[in-house]
Amino acid sequence: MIERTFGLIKPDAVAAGHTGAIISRIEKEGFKIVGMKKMTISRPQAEVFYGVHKARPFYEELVTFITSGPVIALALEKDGAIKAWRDLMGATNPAQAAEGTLRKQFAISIGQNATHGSDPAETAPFELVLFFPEIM
Ligand code: IDP
Ligand code: MG
Repeated sequence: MIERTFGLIKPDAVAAGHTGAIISRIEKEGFKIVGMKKMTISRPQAEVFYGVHKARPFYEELVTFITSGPVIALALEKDGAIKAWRDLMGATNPAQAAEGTLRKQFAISIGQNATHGSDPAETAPFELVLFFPEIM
C-alpha cells in the first residue's frame, strides 16, 4: 500500500553536512520526496511535535536539541513508507543500529541521532499535517 510518512534530518546531521548524503540515500531506496523544507523548528512547534514524550526524563533535552539549528523536514512516499523509513533509519541508539542504516552511519548518540521517522500507528498523519499543512 502506497503511504506517506514524515521524516526529519535532525540538527546534528544538518550541521555536520550530511544532508546531501541522506537525501541521496532516500532517493536510492525508492522513496518519492513529496515535500521537503529546510527550517528551524520553534519551541512551541517542538512542544506539539514531541508532546508524546512529555513524561520522559529526556523531554527537555529533546526539545532543546530539535530547536538548536536547522532541520530538513521531509514528506516521504513509498509502498509501506512508515516501516520502510524506520528500517532505513535503524535503531534509536546508534550503538544498536544495523550496518547500512542511516543512524549507524551518521548518528552521534542516542539523543543526537541524525534522523526522525514517524512511529507506526497514528503519528505519521499527525506529523505530516504539523509540518506540511499545505500538501496534506
Ligand atoms: P525514535 O526516534 O527511534 O522513534 P523514540 O523512542 O520515539 O525513538 O524517541 C524520540 C527521540 O528521543 C529519539 O530519536 C532520540 O533523539 C531521543 N531519545 C530517545 N531515548 C533517549 C534517551 O534515552 N536519552 C536521550 N534521548 C533519547
Ligand atoms: Mg519515535
